[in-house]
Amino acid sequence: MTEAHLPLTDFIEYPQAEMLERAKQNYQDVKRRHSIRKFSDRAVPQEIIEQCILAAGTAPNGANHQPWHFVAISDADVKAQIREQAEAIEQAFYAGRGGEEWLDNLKPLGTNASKPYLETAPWLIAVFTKKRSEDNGEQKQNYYVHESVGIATGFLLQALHNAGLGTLTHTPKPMSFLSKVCGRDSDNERPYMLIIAGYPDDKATVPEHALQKKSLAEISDFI
Ligand code: IYR
Repeated sequence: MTEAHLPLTDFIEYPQAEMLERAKQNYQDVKRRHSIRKFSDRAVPQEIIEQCILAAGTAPNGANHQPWHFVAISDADVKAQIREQAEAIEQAFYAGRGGEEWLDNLKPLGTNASKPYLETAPWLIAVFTKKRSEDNGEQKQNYYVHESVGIATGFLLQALHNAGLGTLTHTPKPMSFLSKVCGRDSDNERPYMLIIAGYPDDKATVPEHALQKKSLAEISDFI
């Protein structure tokens, strides 16, 4: 392929005072995103989820091979299967498989093996990594797969939050059952994360522990 380049026409420059305002506003906006564990069953139109997945698909990634696949699930039977299998895995995890230290560290969050929201929430989005991508019937190696899919998942969470949805990341360990439930090729693709999206239930809470964020001095250095 030739290296055609186009002029950058969609970059927007803001006056610096406005840049600072925008940066502050974005911080205020994203700090209102909380992982919630009680979802309402109110429906959310598919086209909203589609736009959020399109946003995720713009993430920077290795060689622009876009090593991800998103399966958006609203089907009640599929959600029920996911809940059943995820809860079985979480039961083993909370019964000791997680190990004492990990289970202790989770206590302030008050999580347990019960995951009713996997059925209640209108959307579950299973994110998959892809080792190889197809291009005109040709198999291409993917690069920086975890980095790329991690960034895309961040974009997805941000897009869902910005659209006005509550979110939760879920990573049952092992997560391989998701390949089967979603009908994906488990040789080339691996489940990366399950995102739950929907309206928060009226009784949704946020653990105090989760609100304690490290200070700028703790998380950064300017040199
Ligand atoms: N996957 C389990 C346990 C869990 C692990 C971490 I690390 C968390 O931040 C929260 C939960 C669960 O979903 O309950």
